[in-house]
Order: sequence, then structure tokens, then C-alpha cells
Amino acid sequence: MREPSVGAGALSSQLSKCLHTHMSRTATRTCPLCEALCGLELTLEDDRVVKVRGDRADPFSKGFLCPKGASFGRLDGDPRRLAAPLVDGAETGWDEAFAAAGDALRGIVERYGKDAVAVYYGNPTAHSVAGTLYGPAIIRGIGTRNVFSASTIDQMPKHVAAGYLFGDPLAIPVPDLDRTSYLLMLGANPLESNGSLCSAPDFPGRLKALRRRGGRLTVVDPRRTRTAALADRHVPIRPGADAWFLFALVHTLLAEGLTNLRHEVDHLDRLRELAAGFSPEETEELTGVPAATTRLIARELAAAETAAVYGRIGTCTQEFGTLASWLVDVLNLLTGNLDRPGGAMFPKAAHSFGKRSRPYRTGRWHSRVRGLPEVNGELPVAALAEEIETEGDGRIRALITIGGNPVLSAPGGDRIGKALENLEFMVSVDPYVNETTAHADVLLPPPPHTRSPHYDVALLSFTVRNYARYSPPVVDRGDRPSEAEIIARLAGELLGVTPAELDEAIIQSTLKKAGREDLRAELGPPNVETRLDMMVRLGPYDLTLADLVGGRDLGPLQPRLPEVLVLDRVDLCPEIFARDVARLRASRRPEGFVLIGRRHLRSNNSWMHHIPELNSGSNTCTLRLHPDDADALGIKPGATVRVSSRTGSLEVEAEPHEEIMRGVVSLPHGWGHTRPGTRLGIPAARAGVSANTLTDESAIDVLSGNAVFNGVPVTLTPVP
Ligand SMILES: Nc1nc2c(c(=O)[nH]1)N[C@H]1C(S)=C(S)[C@@H](COP(=O)(O)OP(=O)(O)OC[C@H]3O[C@@H](n4cnc5c(=O)[nH]c(N)nc54)[C@H](O)[C@@H]3O)O[C@H]1N2
Ligand SMILES: Nc1nc2c(c(=O)[nH]1)N[C@H]1C(S)=C(S)[C@@H](COP(=O)(O)OP(=O)(O)OC[C@H]3O[C@@H](n4cnc5c(=O)[nH]c(N)nc54)[C@H](O)[C@@H]3O)O[C@H]1N2
Ligand code: SF4
Ligand SMILES: [Mo]
Repeated sequence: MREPSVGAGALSSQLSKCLHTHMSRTATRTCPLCEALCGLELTLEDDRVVKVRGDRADPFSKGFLCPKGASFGRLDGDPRRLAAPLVDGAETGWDEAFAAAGDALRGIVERYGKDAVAVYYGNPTAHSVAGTLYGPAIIRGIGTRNVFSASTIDQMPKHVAAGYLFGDPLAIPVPDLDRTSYLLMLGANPLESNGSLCSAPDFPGRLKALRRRGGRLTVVDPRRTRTAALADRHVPIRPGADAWFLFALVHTLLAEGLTNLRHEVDHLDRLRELAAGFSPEETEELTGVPAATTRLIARELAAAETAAVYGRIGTCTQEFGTLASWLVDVLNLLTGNLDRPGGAMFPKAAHSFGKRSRPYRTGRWHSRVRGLPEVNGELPVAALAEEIETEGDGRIRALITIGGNPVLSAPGGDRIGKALENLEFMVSVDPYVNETTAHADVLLPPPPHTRSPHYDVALLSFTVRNYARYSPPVVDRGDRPSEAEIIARLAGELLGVTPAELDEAIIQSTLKKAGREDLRAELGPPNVETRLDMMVRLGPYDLTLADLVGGRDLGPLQPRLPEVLVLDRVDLCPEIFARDVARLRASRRPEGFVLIGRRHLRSNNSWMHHIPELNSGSNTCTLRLHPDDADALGIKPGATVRVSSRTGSLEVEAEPHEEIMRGVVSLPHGWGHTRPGTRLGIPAARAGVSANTLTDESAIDVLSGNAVFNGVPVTLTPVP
């Protein structure tokens, strides 16, 4: 019998023979693997997921599923997942592991002070209740300023842009995808990524629907990606030049009198002055975008019945990421599309965080070695290695990682790997022994997703429709702690409280701040579900957590700028951005080749390459370059090429490809699974090389501290 193909990795033939003797049942939950938030329908036999389908009853995803979601069962039942904690590489009990971590961390704080313990939060923490609700307790528990996260290798420019434009770093508008008639998309490839800071299950289907209803899609990207191929127009741009291009659009709107500002704003004059020097003709050479194309796009944006400008990671992980992210919303404002249906809007989550009272600012403290400003309570992960290596007061001696793999994912990752060897102590909350966690003295593995409650505290504020879903665990986890309990217990070791005491204290203080102490009697015992229930009850829809099981559509996005603003008016041209324009003007087009990244539908940053179904087919770690560039260098398809940058050098297979601009080469990140000590079992032939051997931790977007992954200068040499 042929095994069913979807999510059937766990279904061995032996198991299928005893189907009749096992209880089969279905359960639904949200897919935790990307920002699209699809509903999954799982078929379970005993505690194993044997089949995965899209949950057709989910009002948001309506049955959509991608290949990664289809592998949910494979990941959930993955034998490489640790079942018990490791201390010095050997399995121990939970109590011993927590005691070992607590003793070591307290000792380091006593000997060297609070800042000697650093924390790094990786991408999966943004998808988990545990990371979002309990992570902050660890920082509080230690009292350290050495906080790092995947935000500074991702979306930090978006937070800084929103923070200064609207006063709140979380007020990031999303394109009203289902209603817009014109979408200008820069540096995003949702046909592979499934979307980011714009949660939209079946993003590809929604883009096709946009075109079917007569709308237009323009994609700005150095590569003709699958998304660009689907668009009405693909505009190739030189990596890192988006701020120049966006300024040229602003210039054209202002110079040709095409603006339609619908909100009261500050500093329009300052913007006008700055934009004067960015005509499409002046910027053409730097951006590679013909002036006529830029003018045409500006006029189309202004003329469209509704339009949205959306920039994502390609516009963030570059030298002028904050300026680019700011200008995206300046365009939404100038064309009258901010906060109106079909434009760029602010979703309204079902849960409450409480409103921010003071306007945002950055630079409240600075990193010790390079003096880089704090942003959102964090320091740039580009500064992590130097803070561990450099002697002196405040040197990092211990590290806590939660769901992160900076050795492969952060700029100059090889240097971080070496630096981790110099730590006195490291503890990781992570299911796997990988390139980063192999350095941990104590490793605390969370249970598989089926055993964990799920609610997207962070991502439900960036949905293209107002929507919420709570997923209770579908499998009993026995006496294994949930990830929330793991993080709470780790924090408790430092704060001297139990998880229940921590939860109760947070519940009491939240209710007090909201003036709703009366609500305590209606809530359950202090735990993660009760905290979520409280947040939903304090939210804007008069709902409880139980109402959100199975998914709940809360309607199309509604205009709500006044509710969102923490400033008196939108600051169209904040001074801190205006000052950074001088840095932009001083920038030059680099000589030679520049490197950009690439995502593949079957990857997820660094952590799924050991799953054979995902590390297969076209998901390969090759260097793409334009065939004419390859010819000029004498590089044949499949040949090995040496790629070198300021920070490192590697050898990789060349894949000449028409899709990419001349002068640009592309390498996916998260590969390079060749480091010793890991327990992933990835065959050498499918291990790839790490793009972050080449990226440079000394280059950052100064305003946000964000890493530069696009536009990294490299040289290419054919290897005989
Ligand atoms: N399958 C899959 N899905 C994922 C992930 C994954 O690894 N794999 N990762 C998840 C994560 S963590 C994130 S943050 C999101 C990211 O989601 P997206 O933002 O959609 O990310 P990418 O697919 O990398 O698309 C970025 C695009 O920017 C282009 N680009 C590079 N440099 C420049 C530039 O200078 N200017 C412009 N305009 N474009 C540029 C690249 O060619 C690429 O096509 O995806 C998430 N989803
Ligand atoms: N060159 C280059 N580098 C990049 C990018 C790029 O485009 N180009 N993209 C960047 C982006 S957008 C991001 S978000 C970062 C990601 O950077 P990181 O978040 O540091 O790296 P990931 O590879 O996502 O690692 C995820 C880690 O979480 C663990 N994990 C998986 N599931 C769970 C769970 O449920 N709980 C816990 N506690 N741990 C879990 C995995 O084992 C792994 O160790 O990479 C960045 N790096
Ligand atoms: S698109 Fe994202 S959320 Fe949906 S099934 Fe795939 S990985 Fe899961
Ligand atoms: Mo990301």
C-alpha cells in the first residue's frame, strides 16, 4: 500500500497495519510554523499525528495549507526532538536541570553583576505564548540590559519607523490585501515566505484575487521571484537602494502636486525640503530603476482608487532599513491611503496589551563596546560577539537563548559561534541540539506543539482581517512542563517565585492598571490560559478565550488611527530620520558584486533542514547569479565558486539563473550544518553553507541596529 503523502512521515507501514487496534481522532489548531496562521486539521492515532489537512472550518485560512504545514506531523513527532533536559550533554531530570541553571546564573550575577547575563530570543518565540508572555519575566528576573533578539536581524526598522511616525513601535500598518486596487510591494516574496507583518493565509490566492478584480500589483525586487512573476510589473532594483527609490516616489508626488493628505501631520515642509534632492532622474543611477518607471509608479499610486505600499524584509535588512520603512508609510500617508479601506490599515487584535502612554524613543542606553543605541529595550545582535569577547566591566559571561540559532542566523555568525565557546555558562530553551544550542551547558526542551496551547499574541496584530484563534493542546503532555512553564520556572529561579506566583502577580497588576480588579473572580487559577483569557476579556470585542477556539472572524479592518496614535499628530518627517538622510546622501554604489538572500517555500530559517521531506527537490543551497555574469567569470552551471567578503569566505555550487539582476548574487540563509556537536543528522551533501559567514556584523542600519543582509559586497572566484 502506498503511504498517504501528506504529513505521513510518522506513519510507518507497521503502524498502518495496526490501524484498527488504535484509536483515531481528529483535532484542529493553528499552524505555528509561519505568520500565515493557517488552521490545521490533524488526524491523530494515540498521540501521533498521522495526517494533516487544512482546516476548512477556519474562517481565515479556509483550508489552505502549504508544504511546511503538511509536514507538521513530521516535525511534531520528530525523533530528533529532545524529550528530557540535558546538562553537560547528558539527560537529567527537570528539577536538577532548573537547579543547575539557577545556581549558575545567580553565581554569575553575584560575581560580575546583572549585565553579565545576556538573553537572546529567536524567531519561534514570536510565535509562542511562552515566548511572548513569559520571555519578559526573564529579563526582569536578571535585570540585564544585554537583551538581543531576532528582531534586529529582521523587522526592527519597521518598529522604529512606526515608533517615530505614530508614537508606538507596534503600530505597523498592514496592506488591506483583500480590498486594495493597487499594491506596491518591495522586498517581499510571499509566494515563498507566505507573508510577514501581514498575516494572510493563502497570500498567493489573495494576490491572484487582487488581479482578478482588476487591481494591479507592482513588485520591486532585485530578483524576478515567483511573486514578481505573478505581478503586472516587476521592477528590478539594486540591493539596498530602496530608500533612494522611495524618496524619488515621494519627490514625484510632491513635485507634481499628486498628494492627498487626509490626516493632520507635522513636518510636511521638512519632508518637502529633503525630497527635493531625490528626483527620479538623480536617483536612477543608484537604484537602477529608470526615471520614467519611477514617475509612472508615482502617478499610478496617486491615481489608484485605493492603494497600499508594503515593504518587508528586503527593505528592512539593509543599510537604510529604517529610512525605507519610514518612506513606505510616508507614501501611504501622502496618497491618502493610510487608515482607509483598501489602503494600509491598523488591525485590531482580540486581546489587550494596554495602551502605551508615552511616545516612543530609542537610545535610552548604549552597547558597551560600539556604543550602539538601545532600540525597543534591546541591543543589536550584530553586537553580541564583541560584547562576549571584549574584556572589562559589563562583559557578557553567560547567555540564555530561547528558540534562536544566531550561529547560523545572525551576521558574522561564525564569530558568534567562537564567542559562545568563551562563555562561562549558557542555557537554551530549545527542542534541538543545533549549531547554537550545542554550546549550552543546560538545554531545556519544550514539548511538541500538539502538547502546547497556542495563541498568536504577537502576530494577531498584523492580520489582513481582524481575526483570532485559540488552540488548546490536543495531546496531554503528562508531567512534562509546557514551554510557558519552562520559561516561567527559569525566570522563577532568578525572581525567587513559582510560575503560579508569577502569573498571579501579573494578573493582579494588569487588572489593577485596567481598573478591572472585579474580573479576577471570573478568571481561573493562575496559569497561561487564565492570562490569555484575561487579555481577551480586557480586549475590544467582549469575548472570552473560549470564544476563540476554532477561530473567529472579527470582520474587515476598520479605520482607527486616532485610537492608535500616541502622538498629537502623525510626525511625517521625524527629526531623527531627517538627520539620517545625510548618511543616505553620502552612500555610494558599491563596486563589484553584492550578495542578497533567498527564501524557499520548504525552509524556515535554519531549523527544518534535518527533515528529509523539506530538505529536498529545489530547496538547495546554491549561489544564484546572472548567466552573463557567470559567463564573464567563466563559471559553468554546477561549478564550485569561492565567495569572499570582509568577514569570511566559502565555496558553493553556482546556479546561473535569468531571474537575478546583473551584479547581484543570492544565497539562502540558515544553512551550513557542518559544525561539530549537533544532533541533527543532516547528511553532508545536504548541509549547505552559511550565508552569514559572509555577512558583516560591523555594517548596520544605524537607527534600528538592524543587520545588513542585502547588498553585502563580495568577490567571486571560480574554483578549478
Ligand atoms: N518558506 C519560508 N517562509 C518563511 C521563512 C523562511 O525561511 N522560509 N522565514 C519567515 C521569516 S522569519 C520572515 S521574516 C519572513 C520574510 O518574508 P519576506 O519578507 O517575504 O521574505 P523573502 O521571501 O526573503 O523576500 C524578500 C525579498 O526581498 C528581495 N530583496 C533582497 N534585497 C532587496 C533590496 O535591497 N530591495 C528590495 N526591494 N528587495 C530586496 C529578495 O530578493 C526577496 O525576494 O518569511 C517567513 N516565512
Ligand atoms: N543572511 C540572512 N540571515 C538571516 C535572514 C536573511 O534573510 N538572510 N533572515 C533573518 C530572519 S528574518 C530571522 S527571523 C532570523 C531567525 O533567527 P533565529 O530565530 O535565531 O534562528 P532560527 O533559525 O529561526 O532558529 C530557531 C531556533 O528555535 C528552535 N525552535 C524551533 N521551535 C521551537 C519552539 O517551539 N520553542 C523553542 N524554544 N525553540 C524552538 C530551533 O531549534 C532553532 O534553534 O534569521 C535571520 N537571518
Ligand atoms: S503557510 Fe505557514 S501557517 Fe500556513 S500551513 Fe504553511 S507554514 Fe503553516
Ligand atoms: Mo524573520
